[in-house]
Parts: sequence; C-alpha cells; structure tokens
Amino acid sequence: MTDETRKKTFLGFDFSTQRLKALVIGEDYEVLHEANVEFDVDLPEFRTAGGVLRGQQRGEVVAPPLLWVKALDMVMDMLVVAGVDFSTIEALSGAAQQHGSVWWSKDSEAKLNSLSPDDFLHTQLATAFVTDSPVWMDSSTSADCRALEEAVGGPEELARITGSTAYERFTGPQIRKMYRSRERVYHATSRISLVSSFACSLFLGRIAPIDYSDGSGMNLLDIHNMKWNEKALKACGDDSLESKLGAPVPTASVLGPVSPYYVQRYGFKSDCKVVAFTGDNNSALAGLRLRAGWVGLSLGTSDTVLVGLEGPAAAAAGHVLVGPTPGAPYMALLCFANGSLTRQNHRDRLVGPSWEAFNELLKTTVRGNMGHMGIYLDVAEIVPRVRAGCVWAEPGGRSARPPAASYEARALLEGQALARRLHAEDMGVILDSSSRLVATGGASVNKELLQIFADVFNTPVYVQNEHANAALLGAAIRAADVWSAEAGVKLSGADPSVSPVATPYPDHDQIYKPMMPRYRQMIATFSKLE
Ligand code: XUL
Repeated sequence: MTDETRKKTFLGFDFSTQRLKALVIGEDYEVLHEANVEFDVDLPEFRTAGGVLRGQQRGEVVAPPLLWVKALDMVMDMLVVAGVDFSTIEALSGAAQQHGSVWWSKDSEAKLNSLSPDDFLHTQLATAFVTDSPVWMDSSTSADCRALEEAVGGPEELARITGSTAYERFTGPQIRKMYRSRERVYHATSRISLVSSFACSLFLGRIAPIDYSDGSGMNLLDIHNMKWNEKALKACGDDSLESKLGAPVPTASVLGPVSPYYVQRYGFKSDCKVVAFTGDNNSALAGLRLRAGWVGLSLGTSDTVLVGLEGPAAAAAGHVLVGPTPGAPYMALLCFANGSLTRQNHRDRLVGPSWEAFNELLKTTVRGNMGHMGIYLDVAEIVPRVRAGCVWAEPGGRSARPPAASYEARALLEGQALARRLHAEDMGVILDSSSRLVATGGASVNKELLQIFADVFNTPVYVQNEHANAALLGAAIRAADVWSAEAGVKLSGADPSVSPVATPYPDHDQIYKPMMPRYRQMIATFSKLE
C-alpha cells in the first residue's frame, strides 16, 4: 500500500472535569473507536468528587494533575484493547476544561523529554508537578480579580484588552493568588500550563505552548494582538511570569511530531502530528461548526452558551475569546457553573440516580409549573457572580418550597433554561425566527430537558448526529483539518449534520415570558461574590 492510499485516522481527547475521553475518526470523520475513563470511579485513589477536590479555603477547588496523567495511561490501554491501529493516526489533538493551571517543577521538561516506553507516564511524571491544579470551579480569587482590574485601568479596560472583566476562575487571578499566598510554589515552578497545553505536552514530549483560543480565558492575553498584556502580567506575578507562560501560538498549529514514547510504546508513526490542544468550549465551537444565527448550548459539568463572532466585540457579561479555527475568528462564551452536577444532585435527592425516573416525574407536571419557580445553585454561580444558595417562589410571588418533588424537578430545569436565555440576551445574543439552538454535552441526550430549552428560548433545538460531545469530536476534527491544510490533502470528511429534537409549543410565550421578570427578581436576592 502506498502512503497516499493507506487508511488515515485522527485521534482526539477531551480532558473534561469528570472524565477523560478519547475518540478515533476516519477520513470521512465517522467515529471508529471511543474510550472513556471516569475519574471518581476508575481512579478512586485520588479521592475526587466530580473530578475535583475542595481546598481548605472557601471557594477553593483543585484537581491533582497526576490524576489526568494516570487517566491518560488508562485510556491509551483501553484504545489498545479496542484494537486501534495507532500507525494509521496522522494527527492528534485535544480539548480540556478551560482556565485550570498546571504548575510544572524545574526538572519536568527533562522528564517529558526522556520518557521510557517501558513504563507508565504516571510513574515517570510523579514528581513533575509542584502543586495541585486550581480548576475552573474555583471561586476563591475575588480580591485578585479586583486588583487585576485596577492595575490595568478598570474592569472595562480589562474586558476591552482581554475579552473579559476579571473572573475568579480565570488563570491570571489564579496565578496572582499563588504568587501572593504561596510564593514558594510560584518560585519552584518552571512553567505554567493550561490544562489543555499540559495535556498536549504529554504527547509532545516537551512543554507545549498555550494556544490563543484557550489563552484568551486567562485575563492575560491581548485578544487584538495575541500577545500577553504587560500590565496584566505585572499585576499577577513577577518578571519571570512571561517566561513561565511561554509565547502563545495560533490554535490551528502543528506543534511537532508525537513524542518517541508513543512511537515505541503504542506503534504511532514517528511523523504523527500533534495539533495544539485548546479549551473544551473552544473545541465544541469547532466541532459544532455553528452557522450564522445558531447558538451552541453545551450541557456538561458546566452549561455554556457559545456563539461565533466576526470581531472582538466587548461583552458586557460573559467572555469574548479568540476563535479556535480560521473560520471562527472570535467567539462569545457564557458559562454557568451549575450544570450537570447540580441537575444530578437534585435528581438523586428527588428520585435517586435515574434520569428515566426523573423524567417520569417531570411528565406529571405542566409546562410553566403552575407558577412554581426555583433557582438551585449548589456551587457559587459564574453568571451572574453569586454565592451558592436556593430560592423558590410560588405563583403569588411568596417564597415557598414547591409543594411536591415533581414541581421541584420542573422548577430546577425551567429555572436553568430561563437563566441561560436571559443572560444570553443580556450579552447581546439575538434570538429570532432564524435562530437554532444546537445542543451538545452529556445532558444533550435528555429530550425532556431539550424540550424545556426549546420552549423557553422559543427556538428549535438540534443535536449533532455524529456525536453528543462536540468538544471531543471537535478535537479529532481539528486534528484532521489542520493536518489536511498542512499536508495539502483533501479529506472527504463532511460538515457534521444536525437533526431537530425539540420544537417550541405555540403557547411558549404565554407561559415563559411572564417567568422572565420573576427570574430576575429571584436571582437578585442571592448574595453577590465581592
Ligand atoms: C468555561 C468554563 C467551563 C470549563 C469546564 O469558561 O469555565 O465551561 O471549561 O468545562
């Protein structure tokens, strides 16, 4: 077989909050293999709950980076067992939870450079990290956010430069906190990666650069000239910070061939290309290939609303990020921390661990819930920035817990959908007759939930036919697209197709319009993060 006629495949990873997923696609982008490691269940020795650990200080949330390394060892073995022929993989890429930071020790790059193919990664990288990684669920850096905003000339100026006012989970404030409160850790660190560039480093055999798209979730990158902003760097660390971060690179870049470790251990081709990894939401935007007027809705540990943008328009709420592909120069993102984990917690409380039972309960209620509403925030919310809490309202407006479990089930989901719509519109998302919601992420398989979104948004809801996880699919597709552009070889892979799964009922406005101002009143009663 000549090299041109050999089967070509592409590998994508998603280092998400609760699991690591891998997927192999063919030249026509159809899914050939999949593997999945769930952190809490498959790696109980790390004692995570929902993939994270709570820190000692209020709002602190971290994850041990070695957990992700060990998960990679496991997922690779699963792919071996699934019969993946690694010699056909032309390129690989990945997605990862956004904003988290990985703090590499001084000798870590040397370790990455000289990995023995006879051993697992996690045994060889056991001492490569100086500390646990603060992750996106952390809300402990409010003081650092205010200091950063002040240092660059105020919140609007920071948003103009970096695409966002300062947010607790963003990497700049997280670095500032480390520099301020754990100086020895800061100084013992040779390089700081995002979770995405850390994961990429494991394949590259050296510390991978941060990509523009995920890099724009740090409050440090100037999204106009794609350089680190000096004032922001100065506010978050010392003179060594720029070299700790390294220069950022375009997201659609080949960073090098795969490390010899994979060639010798798994039989990868020595010229298999590693394409820059990026954030999960950035990757989802690439995987969904949203058209004008379409809004992406990612229903995962966090729920996010995603929209492609032509330019770096400043967002009043939410974030403007650099886009992940040449076709999507910028993107808007709105992140709700209370997504699937909150849905699951209340499902478990109300009916136990079964979505079927929960949906049966939901069916005993009517749309609009006879006026009963609830806002359930199990963790501090990002949009809007408020502390955890729970508020109910009954039809007359009095704050009272819904009368039965079934009302609570509907109040939970309707409250979430109302929040997604209201805050998306506040950010400037326009919903009209041409709009579509394209849902992805674990909860996008739940038709009852999607029907509520269709009614509340007055928009048909679609899902992608190829895969329910656009971030994961997007990782493999980006590997294929970047490889194809570089190699000058056209692939037969078509644009992913979408199918409608829920359309709004005609009376949606009558039911849900009056609930919007009520939602605003209720959310205003939560205590704000300073
Ligand atoms: C987005 C965000 C989360 C994480 C985890 O800004 O913080 O969506 O990317 O999925």
